[in-house]
Amino acid sequence: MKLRRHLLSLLAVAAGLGAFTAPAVAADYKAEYRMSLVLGPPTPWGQAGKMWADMVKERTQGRINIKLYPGVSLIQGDQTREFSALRQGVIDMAVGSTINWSPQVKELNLFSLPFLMPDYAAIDALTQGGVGQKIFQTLDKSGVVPLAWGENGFRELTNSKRPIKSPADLKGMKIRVVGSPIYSDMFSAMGANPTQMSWADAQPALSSGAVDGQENPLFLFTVLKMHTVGQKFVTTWGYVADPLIFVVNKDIWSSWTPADQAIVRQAAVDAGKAEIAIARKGLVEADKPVLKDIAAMGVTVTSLSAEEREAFVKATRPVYDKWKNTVGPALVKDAEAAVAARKK
Ligand code: X2X
Repeated sequence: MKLRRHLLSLLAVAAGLGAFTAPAVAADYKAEYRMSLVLGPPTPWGQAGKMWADMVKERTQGRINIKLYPGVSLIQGDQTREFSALRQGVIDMAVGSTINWSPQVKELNLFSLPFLMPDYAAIDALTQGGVGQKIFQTLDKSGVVPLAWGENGFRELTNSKRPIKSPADLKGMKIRVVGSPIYSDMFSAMGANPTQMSWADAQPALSSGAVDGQENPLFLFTVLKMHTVGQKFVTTWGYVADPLIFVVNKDIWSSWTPADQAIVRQAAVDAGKAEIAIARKGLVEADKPVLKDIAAMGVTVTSLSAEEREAFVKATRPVYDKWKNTVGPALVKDAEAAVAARKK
């Protein structure tokens, strides 16, 4: 005990000396900050985190060091708890999907409203305009500091059974869905049999055939070689797209000097911009090389005609109407107007 007290007083003296000799900024800084991500660096999402961390380290001359925790490992893979953990300080910062934070921040379900965003210009019209600003105000009120947008991407449907061209083709199919309940509602409305599970649980479920299909951006299909776990059919229907958001815990944010805050914010903006380009690569070009790559894996890629797509729009419309109230009718109205006015 005596020794411990002695050590503590030595530490107090050292800290006191530090206040005079070291720049005041260093006092509250942690040796390392914890950044949460669902997907790691081989994916655009993981690269978003890595680019952000690297830029911050370089631009702060190492004052702010960030370690990546992909697989939401700080919360044992339970991605729907990420937002609460951020607020509580279990996580210092994150690049997170709007889907995973939707259970806590209802407005984020906006991006999951089926067929709200028909193309990339529509995503940009929301995130880069007034709607995006409103969402950031909401996040700020919800207890985190939002800094920039990134992109997970349009979520396309894959399965092991058959080509899907109509809701009837989905009938009874066991589809893994993410943790926000709007997804269960959508897949039920289309006649499928949705099973909600984390991404950590989804991978073994796909491998074992416990589920028939899933929906995610196509880069994940290629990175994980999903055809090797029986996913032989892809339908590009672009029903929803999830943006990513760069955020920092409020206490951590206020522990940084204004100059460092500006650096962290600008780095998030730069990393977000670069990542969005990576996420869209191969999908925005006229010949869509990503689809060719996937077809070359022996996968049947089904693109929907306008009429075929419309059948899915119709089937999910009651879900859109129901969730409009949860998101907030005014925000949905603004979003619809922004999408309608987008530059194509
Ligand atoms: O769980 C998913 O499907 C993923 C990886 O896309 C998200 O975290 C939303």
